[in-house]
This record gives sequence, structure tokens and C-alpha cells, in this order.
Amino acid sequence: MQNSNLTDAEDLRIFQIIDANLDRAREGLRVLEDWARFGLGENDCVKRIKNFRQILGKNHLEVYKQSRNQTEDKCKGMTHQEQINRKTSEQIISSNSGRVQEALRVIEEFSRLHNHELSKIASEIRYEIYTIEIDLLSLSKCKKSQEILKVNDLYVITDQKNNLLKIIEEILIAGVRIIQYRFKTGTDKDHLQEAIKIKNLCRRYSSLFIVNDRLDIALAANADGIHLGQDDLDIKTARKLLGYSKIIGISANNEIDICNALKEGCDYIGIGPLFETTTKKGKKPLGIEKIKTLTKDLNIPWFAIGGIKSKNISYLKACGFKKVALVSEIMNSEDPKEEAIIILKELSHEN
Ligand code: TZP
Ligand code: MG
Repeated sequence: MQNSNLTDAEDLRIFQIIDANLDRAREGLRVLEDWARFGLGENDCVKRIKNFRQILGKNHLEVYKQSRNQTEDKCKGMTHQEQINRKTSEQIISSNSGRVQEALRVIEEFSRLHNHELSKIASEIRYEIYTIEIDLLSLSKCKKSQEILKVNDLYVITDQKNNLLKIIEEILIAGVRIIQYRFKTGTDKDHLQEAIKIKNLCRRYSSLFIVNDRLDIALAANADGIHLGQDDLDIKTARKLLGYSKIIGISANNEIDICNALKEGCDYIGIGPLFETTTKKGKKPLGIEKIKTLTKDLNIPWFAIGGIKSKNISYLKACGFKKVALVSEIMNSEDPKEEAIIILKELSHEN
């Protein structure tokens, strides 16, 4: 530290500013750290934030602390309506990241002359906090989507239909909370437009919107995630392109594919075909026993898929299958809403 002289009135005021802003930055960091720890269970993030908090703690010199209370602070206890209105964890992350960034900027400016080292530290950490804020927001978004996957047992995959939007709205009203947009023919332009409309519907009903196969359409429509088959892009590449806010689902039908999907960090798995199905022709059904074996130690959400009808759900439940994904049973139903209600009811029964 250069030029420190506590008797000098200007030094005193500057030290007070630094003291208050070190407190502010450290408190804000603690809020972010606790969210990373308890809200997200993200150890790497916790470590990064804790490290910054400790660096600032070490640089919170006695001269700064001693300057506290030596002049009156007329603004003490002042709160802003924005602070009172804060609600969601995302708002808390953003406001506290902002608080830390602002405090660090003040420290950077006011310590530049007398404590160049602290000024440099404040500037470096400030830049890191911009990244941490985005990481925390992305991870929080992903966590919310994972929660939807965990608590919902019905996963509906779309087929190409003229009245698709109407079907989707009806099943959303019925309580379906996971929709995958799947298409095999048609133009990208039309699919993107349709994807955006479905995404907006899903948002209205707090439901997950996942795009099958196509990362570009998923990104352009701002979907919640992507579903990839074994011949599609690998998870690592998809993660690199999508970032950490999106979920990635995988189709698998054998031990090796499941093991790889888990290693690479997929969020859920679709396992099948369970039974013969006309929706995906040419795939040999795995059958109940094989899927039971494959999923024995699986500790992420998984959905049985392929040839599942409302009438066999209670039997599947009795076999220990809690979650199902289906296409034709809902897409070809004369009353998709009623069909979804029946299936959801079957799935919710205790065995
Ligand atoms: N993946 C494995 S089976 C299947 C997919 C996409 C199709 C399931 O469709 P349906 O109509 O529910 O049998
Ligand atoms: Mg695919």
C-alpha cells in the first residue's frame, strides 16, 4: 500500500469507501457462493467464488476497517424498491452479481492511487464475476429443467400433423409438461416457425420444450434442450454449442450407449423400443426384461419408449417403469387431451 495516512481527511473518506465496498463485494460473493453450493451443488463454482472472497478478505486491511464509523453515513439503512421486490433465484443471482461488480469497480477506482495491488485485484475479479454470473444463471436454468424431468412421468413426442399446435395446447392443458418436437421431412424454415410457436406454448404452461436431432433449430427457437440419437451429434459437441443452460437427452438401447451417455453428462435417457412400433420401423423391440436390466442402476431420469399405449401403462408401472415417452398414442388420438389425462392418471397411481 502506498501513501496511506489515516489522519488525512480525504484518505479517511476513501478508506471508508473501500471498507464499505469490500464488505459489499464479500457479502454479494457469499450469496452467490451459497446458491452455487446449496441451490446448485456446483462444487467448481463454489471453489471459484470462495477463492475470490478469500482474496478480498486478505486485502481488507485494518486501515480500511478502522476508518469505519469515523464519519457519519447519512444513507445508512437506505433500501430501494427493487431490493424489496426481488423474488426468484435468478433475480437474486443477477442483483448480487451486479452488487459485487459495482463494489469492485468502486474499489478499483478509489484504491488505484494508494493501493495499486488492490485496484488490480478488484479489476481482475470483476471480469471473472461477469462469467460467474452467466454460469450461475445457465446452471440454474438447467437445474429447473432437470427438476421438470424428474417430477414428470409423461414425455410426449410430436409427429407431423396439420393441427399440431392445437394438439399440443390441449395436452398442455391436460397437464403434460415435457414436449419433444420431432420431424423428419419438410423445410427448415417451416420447422423453425413451428418450433417457435410450440416453444411459446410450452412457456405459457411452464413446460419443457425439447427439439429432436436438430441443434440449429433448438438454438434458433431457444428450446430448453435437445434430444440426440446415437447417429446424431455427440454430447460433448452439443454441450459446447448449447452451453450449460440446456438439457441434453439421449436415445439408447444397450449398456455401452447408456454408459457413454452418462459419462458425457446427459440429463435423461430414452430407452427403447420397448414394444414393436410403426413410428420407428425396423428396430427390434427390447422387451420389458431387457429394459429392466439396462436401467437397474440408472440414477438419472429415463423414459421407456416404443409402442406404449394407455392400456398397458398400469402393467408397465407394476413392472417398475415409472416414466414413459410416447408418440402415436397421443398424436393419433381422437381426443389428445382426454388421452393425456387418462395416461397421466395411470402414471400417477401408486403401485
Ligand atoms: N424411439 C424409439 S421408439 C420411438 C422412438 C422415437 C417411437 C415411439 O413411438 P410410439 O408411437 O410411441 O410407438
Ligand atoms: Mg435422432
